[in-house]
Amino acid sequence: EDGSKLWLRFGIKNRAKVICDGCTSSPTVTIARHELEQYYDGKAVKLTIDKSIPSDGGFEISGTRDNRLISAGNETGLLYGTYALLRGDTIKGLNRPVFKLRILNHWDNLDSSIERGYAGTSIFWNKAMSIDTARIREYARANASIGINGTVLNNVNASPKMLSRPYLLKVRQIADILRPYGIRVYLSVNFASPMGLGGLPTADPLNSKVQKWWKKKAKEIYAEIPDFGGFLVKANSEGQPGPGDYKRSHSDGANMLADAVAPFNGTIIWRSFVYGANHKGEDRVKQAVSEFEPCDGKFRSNVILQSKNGPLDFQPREPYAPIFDRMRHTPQIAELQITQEYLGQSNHLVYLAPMWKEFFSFVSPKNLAGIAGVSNIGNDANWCGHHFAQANWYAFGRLAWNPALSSRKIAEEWLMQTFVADESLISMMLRSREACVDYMMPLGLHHIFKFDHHYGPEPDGFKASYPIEWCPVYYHRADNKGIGFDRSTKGSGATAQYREPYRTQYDSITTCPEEYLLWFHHVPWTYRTLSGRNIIEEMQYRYDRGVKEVEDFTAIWQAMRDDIDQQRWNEVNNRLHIQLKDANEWRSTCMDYFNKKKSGLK
Ligand code: BDP
Repeated sequence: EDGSKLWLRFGIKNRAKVICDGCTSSPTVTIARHELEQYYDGKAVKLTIDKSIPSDGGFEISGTRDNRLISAGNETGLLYGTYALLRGDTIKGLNRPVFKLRILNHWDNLDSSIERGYAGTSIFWNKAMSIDTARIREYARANASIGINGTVLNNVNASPKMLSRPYLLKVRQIADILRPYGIRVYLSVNFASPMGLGGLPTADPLNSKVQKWWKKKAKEIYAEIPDFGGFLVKANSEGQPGPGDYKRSHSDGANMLADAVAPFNGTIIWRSFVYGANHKGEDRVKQAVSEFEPCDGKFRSNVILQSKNGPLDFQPREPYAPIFDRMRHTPQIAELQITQEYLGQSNHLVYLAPMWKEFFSFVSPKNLAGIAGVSNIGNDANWCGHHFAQANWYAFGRLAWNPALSSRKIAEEWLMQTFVADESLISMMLRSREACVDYMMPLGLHHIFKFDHHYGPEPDGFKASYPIEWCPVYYHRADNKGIGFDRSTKGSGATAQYREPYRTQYDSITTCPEEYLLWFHHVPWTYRTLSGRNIIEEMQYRYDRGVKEVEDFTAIWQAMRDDIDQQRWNEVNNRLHIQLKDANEWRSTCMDYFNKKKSGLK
């Protein structure tokens, strides 16, 4: 019981007879058939391609247990229907994905390390350039079971080597394994690859040699991988090269790449996570809009902009990123972080579905071209480090399919397939994200993490040699008068980037929701919250509440001891105790520090 089977812990039944109507014996259908023959607990299943159903992966399940029918517009839909049936999901009527693009982003480096990875080394890359085909097949299977249909195989901080011949041949091998599971492969590219790899003196997007280099490279890739998805690009951000190095705009850079992949129906996914370069001194949370709004309408039709859910950086709680309000002509993908860089990494049990649902309550899925999740997968036996971190991979896929599913429903589904759908475990999962916000940074506090691993607290963090946007003191602005970042129109003006009613609501200290209070306002210590407590009392109250919640989680887990296998019980138990210790450390470090600030001590 090491967790390696994820949520695919089906028992072998060998009962079902499976026939296929109107389908070929393609690899995809063979997988579906094989899964059903082994694991379906009923007598017969018929798979049918029905051309009246859209071929977007949608499917319909009908019939009775011993006489099932799965119909879909294409073979991937049959596979999705198969996994739905195996998990007991036999909802009537057509079941279609809401997001067209449901993509994992792996921040995997070619040396096998993973940026912000907490579950071992890369499943794709290592120095020997060997590939564990069985593991990659299991990866594909797990993704197909929750409807994920794309994957970016390498870190956004990309090495030019990624596009070299030996690596492209590996990419082909991986793509061949993933294809029957309905998963397309994408790569992150280094914008200066024509220099680093091609030996050109420049990567200027308007230079014809550079353009030719990318066109040739695209042709080479598509010759190996005809259904290659395209490139993901982090440009002019945190030291990465980009069009700005040549005084060109993001649209100049993205369009040059878009033209290179257009003949093959490829897509360019361009990230908006930029700060520092062109807008020095401006509030960091405003910079994406400042930088990209002028490019709106200038991108080729095969360019998509990818933005993080919040305007800063995957904090335990952020208001939504206003760039989703501001780009009128550019399709956008929301980037969510499944790996818990800022949420206790693989030690803390934090179920992220409620956080993502919160985002969708502000940014309508209707307005998004897709969704991307920064993966938490590695070579650890249980794939994700913490057994409960598997739930976040699972929840990402389920929400990518249908963002209207409730956090509770997904937790219940996942628990049923992995542990046991006990009410106390569901409740623990549902409360865990709010608990994390409380014990780390309540009331809209943000980025008071230790440099640069982002695990523990460092509210006093400041180093003159670092960019100011990496320093906690820049974000909380506590002094003897008050605390918080004034982003109202009297301060940095970030509230003005929001659509109504949020613009007005966030701008005033009295209407700003308390969970965002110190995000948008510098609040005097004498200020009283809705509860009647002053701000430092309210902070204390919330830090206490967070710690208490984790105490309660340890008790819930203790009570489940007899219902769960020993290995997984122990492993989760150990981590819950680390989480409790950490929560206490967060509370004492932060409260000590802010109390000192309040009394004017250094
Ligand atoms: C931050 C991470 C950093 C990533 C960066 C990004 O700390 O490792 O490279 O985001 O998204 O959250 O590009």
